[in-house]
Amino acid sequence: RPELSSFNWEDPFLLETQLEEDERMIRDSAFAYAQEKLLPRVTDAFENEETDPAIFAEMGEMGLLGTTIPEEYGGLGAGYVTYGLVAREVERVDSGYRSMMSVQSSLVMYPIYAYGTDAQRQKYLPKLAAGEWIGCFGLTEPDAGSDPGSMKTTAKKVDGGYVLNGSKMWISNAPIADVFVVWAKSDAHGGKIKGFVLDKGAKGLSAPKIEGKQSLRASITGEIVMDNVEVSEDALLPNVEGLKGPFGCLNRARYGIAWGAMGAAEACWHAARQYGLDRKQFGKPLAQMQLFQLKLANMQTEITLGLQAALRVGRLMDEAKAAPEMVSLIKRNNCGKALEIARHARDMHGGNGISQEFHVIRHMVNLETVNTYEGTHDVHALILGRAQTGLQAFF
Ligand code: TGC
Ligand code: FAD
Repeated sequence: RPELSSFNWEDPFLLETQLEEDERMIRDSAFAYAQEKLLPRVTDAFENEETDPAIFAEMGEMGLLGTTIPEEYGGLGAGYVTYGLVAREVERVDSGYRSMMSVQSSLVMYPIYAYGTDAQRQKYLPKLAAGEWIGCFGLTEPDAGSDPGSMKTTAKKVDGGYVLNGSKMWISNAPIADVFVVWAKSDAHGGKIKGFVLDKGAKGLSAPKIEGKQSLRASITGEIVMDNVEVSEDALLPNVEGLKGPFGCLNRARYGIAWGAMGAAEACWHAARQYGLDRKQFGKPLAQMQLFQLKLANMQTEITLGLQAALRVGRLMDEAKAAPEMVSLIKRNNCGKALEIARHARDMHGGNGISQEFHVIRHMVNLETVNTYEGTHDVHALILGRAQTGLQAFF
């Protein structure tokens, strides 16, 4: 059968051959950084619920922050496929580390770049790209999660600027952030949602840590409390209005998550395969059992399809031809499938599967968050349902 080439179990559809040379190079350096610098510290970070702020500077030095932001602002000027490949490598180690990276890149640098003035770009982007400053993105509130349009945070126009009041909940990076991108209803804009960039230390601004998370413990999460925070006019992101502001950022972050979740899933799949080859029961390696192989085949299939889909959407993003619903489709599918794969991998490790040493249970509990944030699995189903029926199921 000369027309058929051999099968690569790790890369069944030869994703590798569909990448450009520069994409592979950046991916390789992200892989090396994640395996050499992040993997050795993740177990302790997760166990102790500690986030090392130095990781931002390390990522900045490696060019992993703001990969799609133009070089003149400190970014890498690379495409969305590259960004996705970086997310996959970082999340292969831990979803929390990918979260830190994607919030900084897609939810903080992107809105400043896309909706900000040149002065705001110059002030913030190079320091954020270097990881010298840490950013966070405040959309969710205690009473406005899946429905961010019902937010209560307000911006009141005063002489020379605005006064912000309200609170944000579940905000990645917030307790250690220098730069806060927050969304508020502005009376000067007919009550429409506008974005503001706040600096750490502003009077009335605080970001208490949320303790006791059982998921994503290596990534710090907090509230943002704004109690009469006065900002000048130049804190306003002038070039966007309404929910499409935050959603424009979320399209990019959700896309990165679709790649990242596959990285976590691959880590679980590879670990389960190796465990099955190493461990014998009933006189045979577990990997020789039919049920075990069925699970491995399912993992391989879902990961192969999920990666191929992410690459397709990435190419379309790079050609400016991607629709938000495409992103919903891959975010929902890849997170749901990754979570299922992690749960199976945990089971396939037997009792060892609950030990931190084997990593799979950490991926499993992390993926519960990844399946929930940036639009829950069900909310993305409703976005896709609306797109094909024209009927809206959220009210
Ligand atoms: P809806 O009426 O659908 O739309 C309102 C306006 O927004 C526009 N729009 C979009 N624009 C760009 N991209 C998208 N994906 C967009 N989706 C909607 C839309 O065109 C409209 O514009 P206009 O000009 O006509 O006003 O809004 P809705 O209120 O009915 O929305 C419903 C729903 C469910 C789709 C939406 O609210 C939703 O997606 N909810 C999920 C919330 C969410 O994803 N939150 C994420 C918080 S951030 C986070 O989790 C970060 S974690 C990061 C980490 O740590 O890695
Ligand atoms: P809810 O909206 O209350 O949903 C609860 C349940 O109801 C879900 O199952 C949901 O699918 C379902 N549901 C909701 N509406 C409907 C409907 N219409 N029909 C059917 N079912 C529905 N937010 C930020 O702004 N910035 C961040 O940096 C950030 N980081 C996060 C980090 C972590 C660790 C976590 C856990 C969350 C983070 N979030 C962040 C918030 C996240 O985006 C929200 O938790 C998420 O959007 C869901 O909102 P909620 O928690 O209020 O759940």
